[in-house]
Amino acid sequence: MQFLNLQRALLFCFFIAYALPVLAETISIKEIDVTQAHKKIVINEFLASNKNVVDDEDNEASDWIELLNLEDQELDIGGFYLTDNLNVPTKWQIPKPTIIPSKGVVLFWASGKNRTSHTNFKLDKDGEEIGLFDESAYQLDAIRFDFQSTDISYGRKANDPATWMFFQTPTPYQAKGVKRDVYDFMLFFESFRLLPIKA
Ligand SMILES: [Ca+2]
Ligand SMILES: [Ca+2]
Repeated sequence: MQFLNLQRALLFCFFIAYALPVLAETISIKEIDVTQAHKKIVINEFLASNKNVVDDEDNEASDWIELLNLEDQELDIGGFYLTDNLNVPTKWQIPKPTIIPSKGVVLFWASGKNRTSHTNFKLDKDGEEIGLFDESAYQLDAIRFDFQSTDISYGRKANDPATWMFFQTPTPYQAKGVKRDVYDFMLFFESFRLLPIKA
């Protein structure tokens, strides 16, 4: 009996000393893989009620969505998807190729015109959602928004990008000098919050 108790105690010590750290390391490696397996592209800013900020090539004040590339290299996001309905992730496919420079932005018109750089949907100023999905329909980023004022955009704060704020002076085509380390921190936690949504 005494011997059995000793054996159990030794097994317990072995578990604490060896098995637990290995287990913990396995879990942490898995979590890092989940984060790094997907490209760091985020919805950076959007304007759901454009009147005087910027015109598209038809001289029309279409609404727009700005995406930001957080990777250290340029990325081709051709084949990714934008949607205004998270239940329909593959609503509009970004044309191939669409290259975004490292830490640079690309702008899509949410005009409903459905052609190069124009999505097949518009944004509702009374509130809606925007989703960005990769070619496998994995959710990279998403935002649900409430009522939006005309010519005031909604976007990530430059020095605190986990925080969304209104911009009296929208900055289409400008990344606003983001800080990489803050984004890495934010995206690590977003990888747990934002689960992939399949069509
Ligand atoms: Ca819409
Ligand atoms: Ca901007």
